[in-house]
Amino acid sequence: MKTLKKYVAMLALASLVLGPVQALAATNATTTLTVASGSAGTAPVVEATWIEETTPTAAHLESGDTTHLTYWVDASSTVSNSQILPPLVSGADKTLTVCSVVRDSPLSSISGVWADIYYPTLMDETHCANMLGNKQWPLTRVYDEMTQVTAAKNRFNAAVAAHLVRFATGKDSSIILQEIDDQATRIYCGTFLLNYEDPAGLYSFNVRAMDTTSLWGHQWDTFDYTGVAGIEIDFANYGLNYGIVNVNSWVQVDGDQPSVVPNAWTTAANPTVRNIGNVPVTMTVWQDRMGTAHDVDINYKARMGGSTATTVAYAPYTTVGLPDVLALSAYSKLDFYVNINKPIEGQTAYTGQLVLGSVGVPLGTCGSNPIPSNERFLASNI
Ligand SMILES: [Ca+2]
Ligand SMILES: [Ca+2]
Ligand SMILES: [Ca+2]
Repeated sequence: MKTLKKYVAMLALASLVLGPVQALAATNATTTLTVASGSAGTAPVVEATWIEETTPTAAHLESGDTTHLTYWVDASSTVSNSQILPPLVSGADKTLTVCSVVRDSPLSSISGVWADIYYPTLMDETHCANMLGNKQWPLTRVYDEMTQVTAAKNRFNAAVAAHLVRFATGKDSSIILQEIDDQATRIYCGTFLLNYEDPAGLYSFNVRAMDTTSLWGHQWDTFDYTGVAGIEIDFANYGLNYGIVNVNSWVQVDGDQPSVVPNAWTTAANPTVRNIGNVPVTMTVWQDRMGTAHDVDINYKARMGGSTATTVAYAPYTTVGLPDVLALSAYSKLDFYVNINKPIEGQTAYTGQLVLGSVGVPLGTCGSNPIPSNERFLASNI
């Protein structure tokens, strides 16, 4: 009974305390502040910026230029320093690190550093030139300027050696190395993610540094998400089986694509392709003669995209293009046709090889980027 009394008493006390608080929460108040104006101080200076690839190619710092031959050379250059390849894996991200060298006097007045990252200016892309992640990516001080001078210099030197660094006017690596030695500047870095289906092209970013009196410094820079065509199919292991066919008759294997969730794999017996690169693609098709005696003994047709797509005929050993375009991260059905007009006497089973390729289609201003093709191999039989 004693314990219960205590409990009741505490409840009563609690309700007394809560009462006035609840009343205050319902009252409006005007708030004001005035940010300290830094007219007497110095603004932060963003002296250098660069992009490093964090995973999975940390050893090279940039997967698209592992020998570091492509980089900005002077103030009039529009070439990017860092070239990044897409992961070519559906759903995967690339982790990149944006770094900067920021100076202020005193260094302790630096209150924040951010990177605003912008998509390329693509004419037919919905997120054209918008901010990546719709946010300002925070950068933090990586090395204590008093106790980690050597580590800071090593990090900076590695980026300089890889030609990743873009310097502000009047700055170069020897000046900045001296400033690091003098404990007069800091390195700020932060990570961000690029998705496999983010579009290829030149991304721009603006590193902005602010001090405690609201003075700002910034530098613009770019990196290149290098365009790579890539496709994946759901019938690589299953193969393409035309079944039992009559001589001189076209037989087709229809692809499939679910209508409810169009971007999903379905059955392997019905061919489906998806785009895993960072550019739209068209496809190429190549097929051998599947063991027939002569090239003219068998013919093929194929299309991507169903009944509204263009059907393309092809002979054995001839690569042809399917003109319909597969958008970024999109799936599509593939239809294949075969006509054997002269089998070998006494032979009923035929086996061959089909080769599917992809060719990048430029997205707006990304047209000048080199777009290597990517081929997939699989077996087919009749
Ligand atoms: Ca300052
Ligand atoms: Ca480079
Ligand atoms: Ca399928």
